[in-house]
Amino acid sequence: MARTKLSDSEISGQLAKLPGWSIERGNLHRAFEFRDFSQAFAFMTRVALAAEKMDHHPDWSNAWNKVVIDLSTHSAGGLTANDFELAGKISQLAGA
Ligand code: H2B
Repeated sequence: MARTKLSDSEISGQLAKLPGWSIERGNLHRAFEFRDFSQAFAFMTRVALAAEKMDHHPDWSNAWNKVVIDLSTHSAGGLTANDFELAGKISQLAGA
């Protein structure tokens, strides 16, 4: 049931295990900063491959060395286990 909407208390519990992430406007949110554009884009490429493998994709933006990521499950209209799983993978890929 990875795409079942989580309750507020489930979200708080999952969030506690993900340093650096917050809930912003109902999304699982984090901003990353890299040395330069190449490092930022290399990170985005790694995230894109992980997202495609999960069939679960971030809403994100990039400006030179910054990558801002918002995760939610569009089909569920909220946060699901998939969002927390992808966030964990993203943290690992960022080395943070
Ligand atoms: N990603 C996210 N974040 N939410 C979704 O609901 C979603 C997705 N749905 N990636 C997937 C693709 C769906 O559109 C395909 C058809 O499985």
